[in-house]
Amino acid sequence: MSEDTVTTTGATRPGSSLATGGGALTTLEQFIIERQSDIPGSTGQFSRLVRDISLAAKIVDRDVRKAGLVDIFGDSGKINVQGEIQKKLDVLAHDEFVRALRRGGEVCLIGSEEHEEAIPLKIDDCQGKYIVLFDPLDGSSNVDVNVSIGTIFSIYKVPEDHNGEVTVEHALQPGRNQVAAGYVVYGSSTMLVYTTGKGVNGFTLDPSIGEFLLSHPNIRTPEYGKMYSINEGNYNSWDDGLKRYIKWMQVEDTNSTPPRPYTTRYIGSFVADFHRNLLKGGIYIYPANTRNPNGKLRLMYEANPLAFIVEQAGGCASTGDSRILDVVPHALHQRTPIYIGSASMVKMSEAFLRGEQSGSGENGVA
Ligand code: AFP
Repeated sequence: MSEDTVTTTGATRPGSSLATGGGALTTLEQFIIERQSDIPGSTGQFSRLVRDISLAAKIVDRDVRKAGLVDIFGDSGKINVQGEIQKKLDVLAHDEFVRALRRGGEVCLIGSEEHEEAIPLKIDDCQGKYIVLFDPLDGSSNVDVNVSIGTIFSIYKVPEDHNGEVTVEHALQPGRNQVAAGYVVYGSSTMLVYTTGKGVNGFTLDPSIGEFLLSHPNIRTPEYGKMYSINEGNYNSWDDGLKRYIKWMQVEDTNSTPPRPYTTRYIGSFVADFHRNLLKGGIYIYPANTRNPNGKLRLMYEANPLAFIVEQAGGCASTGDSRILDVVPHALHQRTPIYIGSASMVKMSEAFLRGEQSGSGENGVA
């Protein structure tokens, strides 16, 4: 077996990556089937559901790769529930995911960032056990300029005590109830990363065979990172604790772990910023500010799924004062402030927000 071989059981040697020739390859489908028992009471519906999501992701990937050649750049002429202009690709991605989930039959209810109401799927009187919430195309304002974008999904079980029709109330569960969550990043390559609460695994799409292959087994995020991702243009509207935290990261201190100053990286595409920070270490922040008093990102479509993933990879996700996954939702489209990434960075940001750190001491530590 070569150094970088990925086996069909998903076991790999340290530092392994996608096997490109000779060695055994693990497809996403094989991996899901082998891990089916991770989901208590699993009957195969979950495996089919992830397969449906990956199929929709491949279709969206195909469309994203063609953007510029066919007329799918630009605005659709519609405004979504968030009051934002929908891009044509937003609408297309939403439609592809809904179609795939409807066809699959494992899902009773869908919530999409691009659709005001929850979408009930009445298939065979709803034999499906799952509720899927998703952001079909995150960062879509970057589409026209060829910057990485993504899809984020979150999977819940329909509560066992529900009576009759599954409604939006059944979807309003705290993020800690998720049975799985994942994202697809359409970047220099297309990757699907997901968790079922037993670690995080990443799969890269091999376009030549049309399969997602296990390339990043058991992803762990570094405890310390050097990168911070925040829209600094909003500086004047931030809370003082946050201003001090950002300034602290800019103070030179070669003795700190890691040495400061840190580095800003902000794409403006949450999935892409998150993915980079997950692999390399860092923090992504979208705080409350005067324009967005509850933050900008959506709890159910963006914050919860990536919070589940980051915790499974050893990191943290906070609203600034509490764990994202413990927030009890009251609306499908509600927003939340978010501080997400390497554990030490998220904890330090919370300490600044609570006023326990002011950055005013020697080398900015106090
Ligand atoms: P779009 O999907 O409208 O491009 O929004 C992207 C996003 O929700 C998230 O992906 C970005 O990190 C964040 O908004 C960028 O917001 P700012 O432009 O306010 O920095």
